[in-house]
Amino acid sequence: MQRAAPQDFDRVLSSMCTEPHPAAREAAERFLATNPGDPGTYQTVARLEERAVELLGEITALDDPAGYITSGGTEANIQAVRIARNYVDADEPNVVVPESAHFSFTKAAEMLDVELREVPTTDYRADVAAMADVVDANTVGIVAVAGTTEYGHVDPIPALADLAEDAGALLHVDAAFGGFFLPFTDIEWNFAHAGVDTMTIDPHKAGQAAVPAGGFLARSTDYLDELTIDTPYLESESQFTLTGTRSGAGVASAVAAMETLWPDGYRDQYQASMDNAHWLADRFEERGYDVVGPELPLLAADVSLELVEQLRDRGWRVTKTGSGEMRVVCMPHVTRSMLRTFVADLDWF
Ligand code: 0PR
Repeated sequence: MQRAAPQDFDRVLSSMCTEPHPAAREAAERFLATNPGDPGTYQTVARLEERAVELLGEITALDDPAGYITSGGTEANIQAVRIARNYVDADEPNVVVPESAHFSFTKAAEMLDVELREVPTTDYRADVAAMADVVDANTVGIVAVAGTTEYGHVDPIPALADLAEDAGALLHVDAAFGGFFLPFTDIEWNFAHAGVDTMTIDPHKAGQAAVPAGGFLARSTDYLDELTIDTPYLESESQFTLTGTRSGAGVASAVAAMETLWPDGYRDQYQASMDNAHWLADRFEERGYDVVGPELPLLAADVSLELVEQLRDRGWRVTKTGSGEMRVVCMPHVTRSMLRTFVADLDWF
């Protein structure tokens, strides 16, 4: 039987995953048989995970960061909702999110028996006044998105932090996508800019680590205590992660990627990806399409469904937003020459 090969990335415009940095790939391979879920036995990878959290703290301007490397943004968002539910007293807890929030919050709400209050956005961003209208005494958490999945927009995080504080609720920032781009912008999004309590920031997206390596950060270990359960037969006594056995490859690759790329490599990548996104936006606009973005390296254009299908038939991996625009994510594997080929195909139809 022929050996299966993964897809190559040369027509992938749909994915927030990307080619891992060579150092991340090498580290992942070395740590394949390690389990940071058992730090007593796998001590080296456990120390690497502490280093990963320290580096994520630098990237997000958090002194003494608490947190861990998750299986992805979904797990980190679930943990954030779980902390808010357990930390804040409420009879019937609810979490208020902009409708642009990732569907992982729907999973979290269902599993944790928390009501999810989804509030329409204005100009692709959280509408603070509209969110304030649905906040009540049972609100335990408010979510802000720093780089939305569909449009790459960033919510007004300081204003949402104030809203959370007034409500006695926690503020969670979902920077799963944006976290490795935002340090190079003047947007206010991090722990120093506002009263952010918890954050999702994924090395396996723009951090250029191998999958799986999500990131969860908390301002204080008190928040992690809300998640802690006893682990009587392990050398360690308790665990705050959602999963048990975890990927040491993900942890090691996240550290390798961040040590190699933070900050200069990520800055260069941000600039290259933004340049590409602007270049593509200009090409769409020249052709008469309406474009949303790019605020981060992600844009949406009102290309017809028929054209999207034709591009897919030519091998392009592109996705549609909920409102029907074509969405292009300019991840590190997306180069200018790849985009030129894409535009040539766009013109061919
Ligand atoms: N938060 C935000 C803002 C996200 O965009 C995503 C994923 C998540 C959380 C969840 O992260 P995990 O998928 O790591 O659990 N958004 C990506 C997207 O919809 C997921 C993805 C990634 C989809 C790679 C396709 C793909 O090839 O684009």
